[in-house]
Amino acid sequence: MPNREWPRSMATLREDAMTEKTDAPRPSRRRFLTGAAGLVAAGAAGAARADEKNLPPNIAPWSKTLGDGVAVRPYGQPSKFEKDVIRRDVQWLTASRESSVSFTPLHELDGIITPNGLCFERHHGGIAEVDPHDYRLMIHGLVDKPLIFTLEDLKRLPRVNRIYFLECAANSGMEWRGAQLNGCQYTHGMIHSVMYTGVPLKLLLEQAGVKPNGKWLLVEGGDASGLDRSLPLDKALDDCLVAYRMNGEMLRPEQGYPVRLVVPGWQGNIWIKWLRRIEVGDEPWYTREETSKYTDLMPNGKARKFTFVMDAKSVITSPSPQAPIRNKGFLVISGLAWSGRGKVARVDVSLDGGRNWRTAKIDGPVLDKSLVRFYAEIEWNGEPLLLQSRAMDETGYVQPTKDELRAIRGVNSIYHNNGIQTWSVKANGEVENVEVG
Ligand SMILES: Nc1nc2c(c(=O)[nH]1)N[C@H]1C(S)=C(S)[C@@H](COP(=O)(O)O)O[C@H]1N2
Ligand SMILES: [Mo]
Repeated sequence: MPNREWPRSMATLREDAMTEKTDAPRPSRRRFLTGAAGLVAAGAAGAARADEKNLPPNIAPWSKTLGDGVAVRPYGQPSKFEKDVIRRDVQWLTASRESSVSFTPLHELDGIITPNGLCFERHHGGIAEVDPHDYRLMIHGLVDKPLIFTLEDLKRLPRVNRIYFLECAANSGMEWRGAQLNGCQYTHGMIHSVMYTGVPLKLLLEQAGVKPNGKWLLVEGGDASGLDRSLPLDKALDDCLVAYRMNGEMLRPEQGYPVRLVVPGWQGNIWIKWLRRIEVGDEPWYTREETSKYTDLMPNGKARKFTFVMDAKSVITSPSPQAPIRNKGFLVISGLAWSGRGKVARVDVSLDGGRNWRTAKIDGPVLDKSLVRFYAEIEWNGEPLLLQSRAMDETGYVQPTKDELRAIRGVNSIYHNNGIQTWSVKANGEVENVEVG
């Protein structure tokens, strides 16, 4: 364990600030800048912005007046100082607002849960505003008893709570031919992870009674795109949920209010939002979204059929291009890893573009088909780094390099790019999206 500088320097800072004479101009700042922690240029901004009159031993205005009372803010919002923690889109990827994508600000988050208001959005026909009173879910086709459920019907049934990631198959899809977008929000932000509350789809199908020749389901959305996909019955009976809550509250309109399908570990496209219809059939429907779209075009011009599962993948969220390094010395490298095939077993981190690896520390829950948070703690003194992370899952699968992936998949693909990401860290702490050969 290296001798870490940070606890001492932080303690010094506080003591200095308290004993320094307040009439001295900017008493503590120089100490801070030249202290053992040694801020780099990029990081000085935060400290430099501080207003001396609010700092100890002075009393800040917020300590002198009463604040807003309870229920002045009936639905809570983040602090106004966090206004940059938002979903963002990429202009050249936004053909129209209604058929587009916004990205989760992964670099601003920690732990494994995505706050509801920050979950990336992917709509093919805009956000449907479904009146919950007029919401219906229809199950028909090869069943003994066709059924129509109201929202209240669904809420009365036995329910479960599960945390799962949802990753769009097109996540990192812009990076097939080389490093392109500068920020993990854009390269990896088509993912979110929340706790769903819902009814196991198995339970609904049992009520309807699937006929022996029923093998596939058509699952269809109630939005203007009427997005539909074929779902194998085995998966439906295994772990799919008909969910109406995320992180405790009702689904957000963006995420399919009032009901969406949860298809753990599988590509986001099949997680039908505003779910309105489930038809049981004996073979797949080969809809647009599973033929001309959401298939992987191989180098020989053929497309893979049904690549539902999201393979193991990871990304370092900090430092990253939108989250540069602000201090020399002790540094926590932080990131996310996931696998659609089960639990993440291990995450490795490299500082030198994949030549040497160290095992990262996974902190927090390690759940099936869910995000895990990993950390690697290092000393950084301004040396350039080529940061990478590599996930391994419980099946023994190891996240490939981008070159390994391209050797098999070519560069015709958009979807299922789970190659290892490289961030180049410069001496001033800035970070850039690069590839290493
Ligand atoms: N009804 C409907 N369901 C849908 C979509 C849609 O446009 N309409 N988009 C799909 C795609 S491509 C993805 S990646 C996920 C996105 O879910 P999110 O908006 O909660 O991030 O929803 C899927 N389900
Ligand atoms: Mo998607």
